[in-house]
Amino acid sequence: MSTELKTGAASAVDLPRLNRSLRAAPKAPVRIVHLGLGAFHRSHQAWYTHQAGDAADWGIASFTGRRPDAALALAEQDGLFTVVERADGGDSFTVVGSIVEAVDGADVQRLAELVAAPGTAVVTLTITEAAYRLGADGELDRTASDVVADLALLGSGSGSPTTPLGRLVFALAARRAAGAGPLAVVCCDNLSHNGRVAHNAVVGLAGAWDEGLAEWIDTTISFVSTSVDRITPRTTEADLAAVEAGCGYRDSSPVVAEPFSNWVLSGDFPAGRPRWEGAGAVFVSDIEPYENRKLWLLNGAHSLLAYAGQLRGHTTVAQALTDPLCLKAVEMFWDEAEANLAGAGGHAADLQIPAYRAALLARFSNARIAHHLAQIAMDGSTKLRMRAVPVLQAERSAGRSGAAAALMIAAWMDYGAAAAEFHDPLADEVAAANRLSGTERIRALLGLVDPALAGDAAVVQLIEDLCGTFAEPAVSP
Ligand code: CS2
Repeated sequence: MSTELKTGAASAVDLPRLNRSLRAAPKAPVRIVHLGLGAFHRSHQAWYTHQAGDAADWGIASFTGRRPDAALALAEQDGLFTVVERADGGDSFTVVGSIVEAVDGADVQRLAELVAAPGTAVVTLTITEAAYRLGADGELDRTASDVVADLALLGSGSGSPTTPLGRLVFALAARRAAGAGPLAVVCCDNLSHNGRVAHNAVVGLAGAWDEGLAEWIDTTISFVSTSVDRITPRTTEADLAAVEAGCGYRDSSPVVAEPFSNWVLSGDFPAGRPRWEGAGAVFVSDIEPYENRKLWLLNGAHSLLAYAGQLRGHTTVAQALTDPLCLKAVEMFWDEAEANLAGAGGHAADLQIPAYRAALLARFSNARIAHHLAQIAMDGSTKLRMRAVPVLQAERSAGRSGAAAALMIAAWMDYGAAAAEFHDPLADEVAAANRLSGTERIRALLGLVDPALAGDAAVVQLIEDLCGTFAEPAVSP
């Protein structure tokens, strides 16, 4: 196994911990505020910013979501952390210095202060698909309990909002009050039209609190759409040990990712941005074909493997892909997705789908990346709306069955009935639907994902027939 340190920091070898002496240059000023300080943010946006040619001008203040832990751990090492690029042939290590401030997300005053600062030009988001609180109709669900609670807090001024969107709206109100002008909000969550979704969710929430603020956001703030890609499993104790062995220091917050990364962006940056293209990011005028290619082919296959794979007794993506039944399901789903990616926009964008599929197989098969299916399985009701439903709808509009996309939904239903732990914003509704039986149960579950599809008796029947496909375990328990 090859081990390569890319920091130019060979002196690190004697250091007991990753610390500020590893900073190659003085800290950059905060010009980016991030919500969602997790592993993916660190392996992606922070990594791109670190590699951009003008990294010295662009520091990130990164806020956690529900818990302060990641911010506390990172602050202890001055925001520095190691990105471990894990290839089939070995690891390489990069110390990333772009996060100059790591903050507990509950510190909403600090968030407001930084978002209101004139130097802040960009707000990036990795708050998870489910956090946009979209209903099955694609609009902000104003009845969701945490949305209701945040609106009450915002309205009464009696406390700080607790959801990422509530916090962002609060901070944008501070920017408006400070007269600090426009900035770009860059959504980095795996959603179709994610810039539009972020816009609708933020403006929707703001409007339910203060119409004037909603109008100001609508006319002043730019919402940039992006397609983000880098497989980044949760960090484990073994990863900490690998960094210690490879680099000679102890890092409490390394992140392990595949060598591949991709970032496609579309939209305006009225107050400027880092030269992310220097690190390989691509700016396009029409993002939809890229977005669909990634959401359907990569994320769609991931969700299919997450449910089918676990039903068959597998734990990781790489393991599930060695199972012929799972692989066949993925290939069939890719065929359906591909047939609907090659429209006018997709053709013009030259999506190179055969090469993309081949690359995905290689990426998924990287057995050194232990990407746990249970992690991908979370929040399925939201994810399937982006990953399975559009392909199923497109197939049916073309007069075909959409059986492979329907199989993903059937596998989710089977998994939901069998899983010991089921994380989903609609977990209670799923449990209630699971108390029904037969066709009624299938219709109720499908209604949580897409009410229109649930009204189509042929689709309900198709899914019912496909349930049980992965019932037979591939491996003995
Ligand atoms: C995965 C993604 O957990 C999931 O739902 O499909 O996190 C996936 O690994 C990333 O989008 C890869 O870029």
